[in-house]
Amino acid sequence: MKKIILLIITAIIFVGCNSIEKKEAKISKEIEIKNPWIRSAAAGMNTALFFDLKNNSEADDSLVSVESDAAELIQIHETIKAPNGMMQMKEIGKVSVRKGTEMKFKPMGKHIMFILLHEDLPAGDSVEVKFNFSKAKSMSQKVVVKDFTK
Ligand SMILES: [Cu+2]
Repeated sequence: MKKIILLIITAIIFVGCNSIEKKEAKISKEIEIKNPWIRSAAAGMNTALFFDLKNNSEADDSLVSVESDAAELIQIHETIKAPNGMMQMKEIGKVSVRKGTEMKFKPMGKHIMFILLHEDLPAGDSVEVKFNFSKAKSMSQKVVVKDFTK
């Protein structure tokens, strides 16, 4: 009798895990980080991360923060043209992306600023980056390091 109960419990655990995995796979597709890359830079310098953020879900969402061990501080930035004609960067709290649309983080536009890199980031390396959203589940992704070319 004990053996049968144990078998039933094991079966329940297995079925439970299975359905959780399926749910996660579905959630992670609601928001997509496409073509992410980070500009190569030396330790102690700043650099930027670029990607396309696609919202496939049925609800508007927003990117609220980005985390990585690669830098001391990470901020969401936007490049803007100041009244004197100079290009300047400013921190923006979060970036909303409406359902069914795509938002581009690109040079001279919105980007994720990595401030005070802990280590050299040479081209070809990769960095583990975590993206946090208002609604969608946080997403970790490996991001490739590339040289900046115009
Ligand atoms: Cu910046």
